[in-house]
Amino acid sequence: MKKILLVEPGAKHTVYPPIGLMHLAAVLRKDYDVSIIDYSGGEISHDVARKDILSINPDLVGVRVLTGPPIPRAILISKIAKELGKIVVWGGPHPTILPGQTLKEEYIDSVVIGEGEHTFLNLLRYYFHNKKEKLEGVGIKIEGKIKIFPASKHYVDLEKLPLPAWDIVKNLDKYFPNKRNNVLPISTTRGCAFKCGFCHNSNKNVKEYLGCYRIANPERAIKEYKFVQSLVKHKIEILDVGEDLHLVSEDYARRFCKTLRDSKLGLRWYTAARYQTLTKEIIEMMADSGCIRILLGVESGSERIQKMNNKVIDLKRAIDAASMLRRRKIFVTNAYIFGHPTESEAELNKTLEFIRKIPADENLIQLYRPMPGTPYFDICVEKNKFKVPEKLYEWGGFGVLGHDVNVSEIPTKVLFSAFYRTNAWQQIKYLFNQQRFYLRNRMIQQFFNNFMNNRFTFKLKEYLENK
Ligand code: B12
Repeated sequence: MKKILLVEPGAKHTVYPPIGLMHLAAVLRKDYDVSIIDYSGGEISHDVARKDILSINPDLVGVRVLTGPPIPRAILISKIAKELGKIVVWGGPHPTILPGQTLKEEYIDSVVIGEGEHTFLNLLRYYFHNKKEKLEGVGIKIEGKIKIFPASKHYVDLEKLPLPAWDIVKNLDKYFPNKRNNVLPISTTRGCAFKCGFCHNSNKNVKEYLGCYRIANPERAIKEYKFVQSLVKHKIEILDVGEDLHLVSEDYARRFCKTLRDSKLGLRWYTAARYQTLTKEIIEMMADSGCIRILLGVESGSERIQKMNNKVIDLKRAIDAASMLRRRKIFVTNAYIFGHPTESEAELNKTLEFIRKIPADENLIQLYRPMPGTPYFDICVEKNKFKVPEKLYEWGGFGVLGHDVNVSEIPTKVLFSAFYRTNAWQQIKYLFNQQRFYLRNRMIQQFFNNFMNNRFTFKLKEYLENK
């Protein structure tokens, strides 16, 4: 049996289970001997990575890559794998958007674009069984030439997909370090039903190679929880089904809440939704079935920007929904972007007004960072607002504090000062509310850890490293 090693380079300061790779492994393991290494939450040294690859001695190394800090880590691993004579395949959001540029690097042999389950199996058959296999959804070097093959029409059916292969990840307990109230991140969707201007999901390749939006039956989340709980030492009591967007419609929200309540497992859960889904009835059901946290994207207070972004928010409705959520002790995070492309100072002021008006436990404010392949990115390029990286490694600083760009019409000094001033106050308020949330939900270890590892310390560490 051929050996496949899947590697998650991750980022140094965030421990997160390799969900995408576990999904792939679940499908591959019938025909291949699959291992996963997750480097998230730690340093990657040349020697350790080399030793890790040698000890498994795979025939092929697959790497999951996001734009930003994971890029230099992915490059390091891939160069070592190539030195050791392995076939190197990249997958995940970054190569999905830029397959051609990624393949220009000599240490990458092929990329899988979009959803990986079927296309990767197909690519492995090409490499190991039959070079005549009809390739789909991949970019590959054939006789030194880069070729990009159109998407497969064979999309994953989430009802038929085996559960992610949690059992082949080593040291699973590192993701659940607390004695109680551990949080299990669960992936229940593919793609997104919407098309927000700043988001990866609006990208042409993502739409084409990932296929239509799909959401799994809520029962799958319960099955996955039982499976993971059976593998780990500590108690998991919270499901994080946040993703890009979880409660996509009122009908699905009702089904999800009912499944959680009927399971009688007493699980609590986090989610992500849009304000228009949140009626009074839905909020009551959410609270009654254990929802304790929600992420909502407001993005901007300006109607023009909301339209440009494809996400119109009714202020009154948002205020009512946020108040109801908080009354039911659901922690509300409203996310905003400062410095949308073409945004004016008057429009930014409207956002500041929204922040003051919509109740929240956390206002998550980010400076807009152009992510490749999104509609917003194209506006920035058109308006010549920044230099597009020409080489793979140049994408490594994307999304990192200190690598900010101003693509709006707001004077840079005004934008940055509004961002840092508002954030300083909002982050202090959030830290306080977060600690109250931990106490309210009996998350005692998280409460103490959060004094040392919070947004302030995280951003500081990331900034110092990427200076
Ligand atoms: C959980 C999550 C996080 C977590 C954990 C990060 C992580 N390890 O993924 C946290 C909160 C830390 C995070 C942070 C950020 N995130 Co985030 N995050 C997600 C989220 C919601 C889920 C990831 C996931 O588990 N997906 C489910 C699995 C099944 O999908 P997948 O990993 O893509 O894998 C499939 C395919 O891509 C492919 N595949 C993947 N790897 C490989 C490898 C090989 C060899 C092959 C063949 C195939 C393959 O096959 C898989 C199965 O089909 C995604 C959105 C999403 N729905 O994916 C955003 C997403 C990945 N995040 C995104 C962004 C922008 C960020 C931030 C920059 C946000 C910010 N402004 O701060 C930060 C920084 C991240 C960083 N640079 O390190 C973007 C990435 C865009 C990009 N170009 O990279 C996404 C896509 C959101 C979006 N819609 O725009 N994020």
